[in-house]
Amino acid sequence: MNPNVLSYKDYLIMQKKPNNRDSLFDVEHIKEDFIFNERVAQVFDDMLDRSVPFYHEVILSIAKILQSTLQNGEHIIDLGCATGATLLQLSSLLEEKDFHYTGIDNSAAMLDKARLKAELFSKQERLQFLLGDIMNVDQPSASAFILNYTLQFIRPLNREKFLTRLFTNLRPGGICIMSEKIISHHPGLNRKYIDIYHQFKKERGYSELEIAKKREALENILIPCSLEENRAMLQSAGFTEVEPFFQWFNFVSFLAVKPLS
Ligand code: GEK
Repeated sequence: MNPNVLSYKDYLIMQKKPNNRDSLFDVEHIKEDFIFNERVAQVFDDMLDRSVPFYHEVILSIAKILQSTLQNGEHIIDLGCATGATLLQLSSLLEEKDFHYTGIDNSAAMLDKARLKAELFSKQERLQFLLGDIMNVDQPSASAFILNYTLQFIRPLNREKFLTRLFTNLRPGGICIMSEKIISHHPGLNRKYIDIYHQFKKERGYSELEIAKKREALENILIPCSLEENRAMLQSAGFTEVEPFFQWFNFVSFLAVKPLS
């Protein structure tokens, strides 16, 4: 590794600076819905680190899937790429592979941060970031779509149509990797999983008030489906092999494969 290039571990340590710490809901502020603006982009990497269980392990698993599925020269597209954390890590983990990476997001603030990080890691040649609505994605012959924690922000009524669009864009044998927060239709289990998740956040330094306020701000904005509903949507879109490769209580990651013919 080039010693002049920052490692991701060093970057995460830099993120621990107070102004990069997610304290968005640690203040008395006017009740407002959650939006992906500059304030969120500034602290987003810390938010992911402390709010998404096994975020890095999921990326390590995705790297293994891509390594064993794609050929050199193929194109990986991250939809709802936010600050580019997934693509940056994948491009480092898969340095020996000549993959092309595109991230798409409709938040300019998130993409500003993604581009800055790509420069910081000297990855600007490999990664491109595009501002746009993923509902209109037009990337024919894509080899892999990554949709991590993003479908949950798309209106439920539009989700199946959107997944069908991804399926149509993919080359035969192409894959869709999708991670989501989920609900359980068993009320007792659902409650238990939410409690365990809130405990996870408390252990990472969020107060009960911050957790409650964030939950309120995301109400009607982040709308999770169950594991079964997500699987059924991927299957209805045309994916034949659909399997979860990771689950931690109310978080799941799927691998969905488009058949060869
Ligand atoms: C990660 N995947 O690091 N078009 C484009 N972008 C959108 C749209 C849309 N219609 N709707 C939402 N977004 C990332 C994390 S965050 C998840 C993804 C979270 C974008 C939105 O701007 C945000 O950057 C991202 O989807 C969701 O693994 O904040 O919980």
